[in-house]
Amino acid sequence: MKELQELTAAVMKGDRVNAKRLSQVLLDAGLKPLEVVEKGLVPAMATVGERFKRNEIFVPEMLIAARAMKEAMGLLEPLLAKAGIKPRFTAVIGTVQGDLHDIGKNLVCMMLKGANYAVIDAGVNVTPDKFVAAIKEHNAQILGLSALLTTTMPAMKMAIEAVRKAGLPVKVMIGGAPVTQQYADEIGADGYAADAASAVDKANALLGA
Ligand code: B1M
Repeated sequence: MKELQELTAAVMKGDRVNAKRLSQVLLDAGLKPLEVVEKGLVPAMATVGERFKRNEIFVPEMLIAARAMKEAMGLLEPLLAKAGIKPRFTAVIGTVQGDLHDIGKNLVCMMLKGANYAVIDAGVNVTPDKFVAAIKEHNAQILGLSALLTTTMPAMKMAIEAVRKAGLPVKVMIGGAPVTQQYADEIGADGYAADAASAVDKANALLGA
């Protein structure tokens, strides 16, 4: 269906008006809301993520693509909920205690939403207790921790310790400019991702998706 490709192209370009319009056209043509998400929107964000990883596009392009996806999802989400369709996985994502940087964390949230995850954005300056409470409340399968300051990296370790102590069977992924795979190994994280697109690959790998 040519409108599916047009929808994918509209999201990639960040054209939110057409992203919403084409989603409606596809629904009117008889496609199920989930098909519009999986065949139109998800491929768009996957391509955007790949291009970002290859440095072919940068943060602003990614943000406007995510905004177009969000516009279309505004139309589709109520229909998905009505049909009882839920994303397969739930992720709690937050910037750790003491750290107020949220631009990278927000990109990770957007990319995961683009990959059809339910994302609970725990915000910034999140204490270990709040992470534990959010995981329990939303029955999340994955916890994403972001830190931008070398001084707040130890708060990642504290969050992981709290989650393990609470006995939650959640996979923990960490990221942020000063964070490395070596640090992830050191503090017992299950995974590390260098950028928002890789965060989706890592989450999928950790959950066997
Ligand atoms: Co701050 N800041 N800042 N800052 N700031 C940095 C991080 C810094 C490197 C600047 C510098 O000195 N060159 C430096 C840290 C030095 C260090 O610790 N080594 C710094 C500092 C020192 C500070 C303050 C202490 C400054 C002060 O007050 N003296 C202060 C701390 C406040 C606090 O948090 N308690 C502070 C404050 C701020 C602002 C509030 C002004 C603002 C934040 C606004 C906001 O986020 N809403 C700010 C900003 C904007 C920056 C810089 C300029 C940009 C950060 C950013 O958003 N990058 C930054 C310098 C720089 O990086 N050039 C700097 C873009 C973003 C898309 O990248 O967040 O790395 P990033 O996310 C990437 C990946 O890292 C990854 O994916 C993203 C997309 O690819 N990723 C994940 C991130 N989280 C992930 C999680 C994952 C997986 C991947 O899994 C869960």
